[in-house]
Amino acid sequence: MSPFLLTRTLPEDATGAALRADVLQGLTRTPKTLPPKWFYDARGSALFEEITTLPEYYPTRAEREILVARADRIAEITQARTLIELGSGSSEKTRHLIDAMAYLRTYVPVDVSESALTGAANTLLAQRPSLDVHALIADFTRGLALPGTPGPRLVAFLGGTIGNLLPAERAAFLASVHDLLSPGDALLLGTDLVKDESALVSAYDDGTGVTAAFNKNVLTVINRELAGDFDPDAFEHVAVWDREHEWIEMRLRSTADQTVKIHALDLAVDFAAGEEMRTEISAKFREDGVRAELAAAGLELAHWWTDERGRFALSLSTV
Ligand code: AVJ
Repeated sequence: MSPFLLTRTLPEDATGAALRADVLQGLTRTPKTLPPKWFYDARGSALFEEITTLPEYYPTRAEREILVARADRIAEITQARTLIELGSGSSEKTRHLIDAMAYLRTYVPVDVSESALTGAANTLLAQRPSLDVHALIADFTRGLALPGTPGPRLVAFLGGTIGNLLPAERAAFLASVHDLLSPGDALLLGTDLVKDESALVSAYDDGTGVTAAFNKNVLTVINRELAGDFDPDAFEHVAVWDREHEWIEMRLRSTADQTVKIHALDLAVDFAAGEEMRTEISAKFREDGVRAELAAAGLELAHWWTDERGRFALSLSTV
């Protein structure tokens, strides 16, 4: 009998409906925007994996360093029997944590990508066949319904992905995480930290153009899913540091006056030469800010760990 269960809390067409709504809304407002979650089809997920190996892109290595150093401590503090990982993706770094968690019985990876979930679950079960894996295909930014699993529970949200949410979205998200937790449960949160502008910009505008290809991939997704006719070569990758908001902003800049048709939406969108469309924010944090955002959601920051070079932080919070 297989201990692997896959539950879809998103209706089959929810993804399509959400993409249509996001594209219609984002391309008809000024300035134009597209939400970053649409980067991650199979090609976009592969490009992101490639980004994590680039010399310029430090967050993955920095977070892994912290997890390797602190996994035993996290396991000891939380004594968790259930690990819920939001936006689990390939779950590669999480392995360090899982391996250290002696009481762990159930792993609940939550992701919008079914292929990422089954791939990760298979690798994991090969190594730890006694683990119950209950994968959830779900969009965790739209509320969370979790299976009844044994406590204490540890909710992990790694990679600095919380930085891809706008401040109001972060507040709503942290509040929904708070609602999931009972006394004795904990949240493990990965946050990239404010640092030197040039290091930040290089991490999002690498020398080999992988991040540029990743950014433009959202246009390919729209072309395929919504019968669009974007020419990715008619856009340039832009990464800028917004020092007021303390976030990196990725944009796509139209290199010419052009009209793009999205046939599935009956939409024609004009771009002026030089016009920039925001495709992602990646907020960078400071300890005080993280503590305050957690507190506003009813969570108390109990531990704060950074890598040796202070580039990235993992925090552990309780209700
Ligand atoms: C998905 C949050 C880990 O914001 O750093 C990488 C996505 N975007 N390069 C980030 C991303 C451009 C990434 N995370």
